[in-house]
Amino acid sequence: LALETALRRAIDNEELHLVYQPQFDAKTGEIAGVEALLRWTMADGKTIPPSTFVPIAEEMGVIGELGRWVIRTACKQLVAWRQEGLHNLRLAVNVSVQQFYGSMDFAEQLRAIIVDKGVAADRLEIEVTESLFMRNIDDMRSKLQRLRDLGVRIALDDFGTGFSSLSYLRTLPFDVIKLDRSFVWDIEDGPDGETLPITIINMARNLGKTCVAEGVENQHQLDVLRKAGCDLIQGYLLGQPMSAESVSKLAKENA
Ligand code: G
Ligand code: G
Ligand code: MN
Ligand code: NA
Repeated sequence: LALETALRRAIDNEELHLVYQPQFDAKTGEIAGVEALLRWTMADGKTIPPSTFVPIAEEMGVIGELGRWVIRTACKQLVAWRQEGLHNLRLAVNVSVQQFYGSMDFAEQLRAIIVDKGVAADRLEIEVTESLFMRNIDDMRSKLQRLRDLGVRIALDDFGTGFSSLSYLRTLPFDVIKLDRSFVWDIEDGPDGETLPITIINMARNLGKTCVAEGVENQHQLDVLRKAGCDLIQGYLLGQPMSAESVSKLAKENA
């Protein structure tokens, strides 16, 4: 309950902020985009991870409000980067199940923000997880399609950890598959551990999807993923979550 009160205050007092973790083109090594990640730093400097407070926000029924703040803030930043000349940079935003299926129409909210901020929709990516699949699939498909119709891309986050039937990969309008970090870490186990990540990357490519590997922490993982044809690399090896200014610097050095 104390955390609930604190979260309500945090939303009001702007104790929340976004950091951005770069995603690099596996072939060229250039920064291709970023994932926005929510951070909560309390007045006393203590930080609380989203894995703790996002579920609380969902229980409190404020995830809609919080999620809109995240998308508005991220979109403002995307426009700012564009004005700095970073036209190609993509921005991915995480959306929780409750936000996606919330009482306010999510696609309509997103459309309004895109128009209001003047965002290039094709640079924006929405990350959803397989937990979305627990509801009615036809309803989910039409909701995803409406997002797609806005021109944004849709990424399936943490792929392989949830409940998805493989056939959904083909029939739902995903543009991007994010290979869950547990598969990336399995690469340490040698040829046996490499089988699944390599197979998932191949499947994603054969379905015409972009494949992103998350949680890449060492050179060996990177080498294996590159060789397998993974498109984008995200992880501490190449870039931590960072400030918007640091992203600008990195992207300009890169160019
Ligand atoms: O950044 P970190 O590793 O602490 O993220 C932990 C979890 O919180 C991840 O599953 C991530 O997807 C989620 N998360 C981070 N930012 C957001 C956000 O803005 N909205 C939602 N719904 N989840 C987020
Ligand atoms: O579930 P999702 O993919 O949205 O979670 C993203 C989270 O993963 C971020 O909070 C980020 O801090 C974390 N993360 C990003 N790269 C790495 C990494 O290389 N190793 C680990 N352990 N966590 C990472
Ligand atoms: Mn994510
Ligand atoms: Na993930």
